[in-house]
Amino acid sequence: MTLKLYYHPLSSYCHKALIALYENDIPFEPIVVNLADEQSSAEMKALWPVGKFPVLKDEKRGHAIAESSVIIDYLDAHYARKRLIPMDPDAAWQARMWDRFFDLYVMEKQGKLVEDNLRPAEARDSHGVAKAKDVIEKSYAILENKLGDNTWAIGDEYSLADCAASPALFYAGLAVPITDATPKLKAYYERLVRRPSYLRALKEAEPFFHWVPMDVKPRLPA
Ligand SMILES: N[C@@H](CCC(=O)N[C@@H](CS)C(=O)NCC(=O)O)C(=O)O
Repeated sequence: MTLKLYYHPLSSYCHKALIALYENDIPFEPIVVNLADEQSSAEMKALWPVGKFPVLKDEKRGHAIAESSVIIDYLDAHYARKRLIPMDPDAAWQARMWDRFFDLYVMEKQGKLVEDNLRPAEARDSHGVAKAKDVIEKSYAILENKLGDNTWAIGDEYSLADCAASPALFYAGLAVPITDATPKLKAYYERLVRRPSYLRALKEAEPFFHWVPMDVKPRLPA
C-alpha cells in the first residue's frame, strides 16, 4: 500500500487525517500505534521524532508527513479528487484560519483538560483547567456569531476547517456541553458528527471510548 497512516483511533488529531482520507476514499494502510509502548511507536518516531501522531508515510514519493493540517494539505496536493483546502485563495486562507482556530482554541484546550485528569491529585492544575474551559466557552460564543447561515465553517463547502472542528467539538463537548444556548453551533455540531467520513472514524473509535479520561465518556451520535 502506498500510504501508511500511523495513528490511534481515539486521537482527536488523528480523526482529522482520517476524515480527509475517508472524504476522498483514499486507500491507506492503518497502523495503530500505542505511544506507551516503545516497540509499537519506534517506527513512527523514526519518521517523526517529535513522537506525536498522526504521521503519514508515502512510500511512492518517499515522504513522511506530520501535523494533521499538513497531512490534509499533502493529500489535497497528491491524492484528493475533492480538495479540502479550496483553490480560491480567499476561501483557502479562511479554511486555514478556522483550522487554526479549532486546533488552538478548542482542541488544544480540550487536551489540557484530558492531560489534567491524568495527573496525580497533588499535581492537578485547577487554574489551568478553569482557563482552558473559559477559552472553550469563548470559542463557542465566537462560533455562534460566525456561523450565520453557513452549512459548514467557512460557507457551503466542507473544508479543512470542518475536519478540525469535528474532533475538537466532539471531545470539548464532553467537558463544556454544546447546548441550546448556542443553537447555530449545536446544529453545526450535529451536521459534523453525522457526516459519513466522521461517523466512520467515530464508529472505529467506539470500542476505545471507555478509555477517554473524562468524567463524561464519548458516545456515538444517536
Ligand atoms: N499539532 C499536531 C498535534 C498532534 C498531537 O498532539 N497528537 C496527540 C494525540 S491527539 C499525541 O500524539 N499525543 C502524544 C503526546 O503528546 O505524547 C497535529 O496537528 O497533528
